[in-house]
Amino acid sequence: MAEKPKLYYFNGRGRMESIRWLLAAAGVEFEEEFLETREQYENLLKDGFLLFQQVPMVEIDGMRLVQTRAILSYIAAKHNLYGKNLKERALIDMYVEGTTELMGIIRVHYRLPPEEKEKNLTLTIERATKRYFPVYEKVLKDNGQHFLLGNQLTWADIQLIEAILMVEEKDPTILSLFPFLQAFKARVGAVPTIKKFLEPGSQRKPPHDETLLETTKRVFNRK
Ligand code: GSN
Repeated sequence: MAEKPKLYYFNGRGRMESIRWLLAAAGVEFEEEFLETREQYENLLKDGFLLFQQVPMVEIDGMRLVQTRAILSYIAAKHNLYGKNLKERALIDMYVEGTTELMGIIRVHYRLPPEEKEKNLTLTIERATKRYFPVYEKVLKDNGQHFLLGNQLTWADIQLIEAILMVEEKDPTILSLFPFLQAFKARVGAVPTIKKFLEPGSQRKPPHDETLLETTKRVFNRK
């Protein structure tokens, strides 16, 4: 197995993007194999590498991990991004589930029929401004510190900046009512590893497009 973590997924964001973000923020270099053909996927299945026949799959530390959440929490714990105690871990889990839900709404946008795209966009903005962003805004306001858990960067912060940037792609003015999130975005964006990941040429993926849709259909034999 490779020394560096090796990521098996499509050449697109999907469920793997938060894993890319977390590794990059932790300063970990990683390799990727992009699924382009049905044959690649069948070979992974044949070799028994995909426990539930699904990707993301990540080779790391002699393991082949699947299930996005399990992969993320392993990386977060390994790199001290998962809090100092069980209570902090519970908070991080709650915050991460919130951003996972919000990003989940956006993640399906590209594969919706045209008539449902507008509805998805409205739902994204509505959920961001009324349900999710007010929570993180209040946490930052109340704790008066740099990050969600205080002055130590955690997995929750990394997923929050990912979510903020995803929503901003849909509505660039979205943070106008959230001054603490604006300051947070600037602060987290200035963390050197994250700054680097945000620069062109990094392993960060662009928003989904039609090509990705065709590739996933081909790989999974979907209509
Ligand atoms: O979170 C996880 O990793 C799993 N609970 C779900 C993983 C999953 O659904 N992966 C898809 C591709 S990514 N898009 O949603 C997958 O591998 N589907 C193939 C299949 O036959 O289910």
